[in-house]
Amino acid sequence: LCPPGVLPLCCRPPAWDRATRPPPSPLLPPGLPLAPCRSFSNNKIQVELDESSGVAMMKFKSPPVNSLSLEFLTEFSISLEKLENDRACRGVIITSALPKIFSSGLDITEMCGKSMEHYAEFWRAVQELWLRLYGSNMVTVAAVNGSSPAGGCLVALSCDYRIMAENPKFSIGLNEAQLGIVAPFWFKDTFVNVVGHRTAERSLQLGSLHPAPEAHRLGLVDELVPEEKLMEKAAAVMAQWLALPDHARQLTKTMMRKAVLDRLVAHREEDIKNFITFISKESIQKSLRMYMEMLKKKKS
Ligand code: CO8
Repeated sequence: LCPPGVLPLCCRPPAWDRATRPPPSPLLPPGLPLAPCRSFSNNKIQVELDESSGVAMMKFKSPPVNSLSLEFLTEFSISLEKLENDRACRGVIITSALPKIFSSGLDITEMCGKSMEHYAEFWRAVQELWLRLYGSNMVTVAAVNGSSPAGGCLVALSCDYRIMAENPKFSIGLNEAQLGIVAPFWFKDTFVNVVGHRTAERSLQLGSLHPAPEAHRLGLVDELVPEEKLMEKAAAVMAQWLALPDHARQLTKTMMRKAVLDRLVAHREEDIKNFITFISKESIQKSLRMYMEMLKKKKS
């Protein structure tokens, strides 16, 4: 079920039950030192963990558009693993440090004109990230503060709760069909589990990118808030989810998500082979090149 080195949610020893720790401290009286805060950062992601609340803030900081390159995916997985293994951390809020973009999805240049070995390594990293995030023991809240197509949408969909900035210029969706490619079954499963079969079917076939208000109507995001209130709201939602005992919430999450996670784990190698066969077709390579050119033209 879990990536190597990570115990399945239901098999972790009681020490993992973060709810056994004392509850988060109320506001500190004047004169006392500030709540301990630990941070770590790599080239692509910055993380700050507030030990008093048990909440980490993870910010994507990979200009221009937080595209999920092999390096980004690897750093994202490592950051999640660090938090997952840290007993002080119970929840993570995922957002972007860049204005207007949450994440532009998988880095298309990683899927163009590269070797079979590279495609295999890249796709394994995409799988790994999803297994970690979708199967995380922590409460995961996506604070979507910009556009979030394809793989960016998958990141948000894999969280427990999604809050989006109320800006109709920001859109979110699995738009793979627009690029001439097909979202794999586990992207689809994750989407169906959030919005239901009919909405997912229509949206996937049309490769729709839904402006924030529409995404909210469809249930793709749980809440819309004015941009300046996004982080405050994310913190409030996190506190609400953390008020429950961890073990009950975690086991419930496992119950809801296990079948979908197991399906990829059981077919992981086959899924990598399918990806390589599909992505190396000349017709698919041509579609991706044309899409990249379209992005560049749109700019000029
Ligand atoms: N990968 C690589 N480069 C990208 C990507 C990307 N996903 N998105 C944007 N860029 C590049 C642009 O080409 C541009 O490069 P340059 O500066 O060299 O010209 C630069 O980033 C900035 O882009 P924009 O000028 O377009 O920035 P804007 O702020 O105007 O717009 C958007 C930002 C809205 C994110 C816009 O760039 C966009 O729509 N990007 C495309 C997003 C997209 O369609 N992503 C889909 C990726 S595929 C995926 O995630 C799942 C694949 C599943 C594979 C299944 C196969 C079997």
